[in-house]
Amino acid sequence: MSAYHPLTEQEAIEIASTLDGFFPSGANLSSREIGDGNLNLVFHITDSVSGKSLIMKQALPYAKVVGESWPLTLDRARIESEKLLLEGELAPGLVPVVYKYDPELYLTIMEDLSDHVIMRQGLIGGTRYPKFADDISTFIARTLFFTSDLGMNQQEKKLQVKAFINPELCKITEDLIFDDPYTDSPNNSFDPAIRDAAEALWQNEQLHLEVAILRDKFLTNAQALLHGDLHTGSVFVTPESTKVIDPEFAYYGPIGFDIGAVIANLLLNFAGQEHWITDAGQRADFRQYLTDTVRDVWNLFDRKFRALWQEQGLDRLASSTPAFKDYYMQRLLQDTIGFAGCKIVRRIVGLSHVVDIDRIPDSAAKEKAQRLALAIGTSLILSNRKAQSIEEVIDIALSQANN
Ligand code: SR1
Ligand code: MG
Repeated sequence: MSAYHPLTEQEAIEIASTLDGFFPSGANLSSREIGDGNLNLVFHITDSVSGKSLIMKQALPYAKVVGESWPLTLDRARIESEKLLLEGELAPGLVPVVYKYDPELYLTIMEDLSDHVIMRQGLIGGTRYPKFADDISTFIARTLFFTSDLGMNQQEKKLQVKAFINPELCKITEDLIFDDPYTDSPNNSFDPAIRDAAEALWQNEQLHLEVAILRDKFLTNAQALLHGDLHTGSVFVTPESTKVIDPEFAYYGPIGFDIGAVIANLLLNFAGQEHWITDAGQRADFRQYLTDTVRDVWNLFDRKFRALWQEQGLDRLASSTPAFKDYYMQRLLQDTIGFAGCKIVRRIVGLSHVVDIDRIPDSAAKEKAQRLALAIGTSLILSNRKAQSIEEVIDIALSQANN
């Protein structure tokens, strides 16, 4: 019989106390369930004697955001722990340390990052993170290059594709990002004030063509092992440190999907600043910081990915054909822009929103932010296959904000 059951706070303490050598003898442990995400239980275990602490994350057999009517595979916990370990090897220091994975309880025990803040919250508060663009570009360049056909043994890669098959979590993305927002789906959730804008999405055939092309890439393009949900709620930060968490949506997909997620969430915050920073000058400054970060993330990624390819590329023909490298990187940029657009649109009209915009208390400012985000998102989607430079993303964001 399976030992799996959702843990109580007390059971979490009992398991934590058996973790070899982590807490000293005489520890006085306390436990608090702090999960505020869509899917899992998260226990914060602290020892009042030594001050040591850890995090225990347990998958639930359903999507917490909806309830037991939406069953969800527990295997996502295995995928998350294996991906975290791999990321720790490929991008050292940029993910939490995994202490243990319990395959019966679908439980990952890992480093407590309470000295960091969730980046989304920090950005809402107007904090700047000077190391973020450098760190996240290292993370995405290294985790994606070394799991792609360019940077790893191509036979081993096929076995890795198999190990990270993640159909149920992919289906969530396929529905919530690449389908529901473009039709009158019961999964959608949007502010009645922007119904006209939502309906416009349902009727825009040009937009549907671009989303269908991006959806097809998500379904079929096993380019590299993605994080799969790389939004600013999946990143812990301080001004000096960046730690990427929550890779339970990991699977082999198109590289631009991860980079697009980062850019989308910077731009969602850009739209939300309609409210959070009231002084117009300060708001313009912070928006410039956000667009500078968008530019830096892409440019640093481009530079680091190309350098890895140059120094450690394994595919002979791809590595010795400069025009192919340019073609490949341009395709990544275009995919990044298209996926960023889809990820913005889903957070305004789809099932799961972002607090950068949803928590705006003033309804007029909120409506303005939502319309701005939708305008940016749809422009990115419509322009993705023609894009030549990351500057086009910044031009779109700034021109829509000044409209
Ligand atoms: C039902 S899960 C909704 C969303 O939460 C996760 O963070 C993913 O972004 C997913 O689409
Ligand atoms: Mg998550």
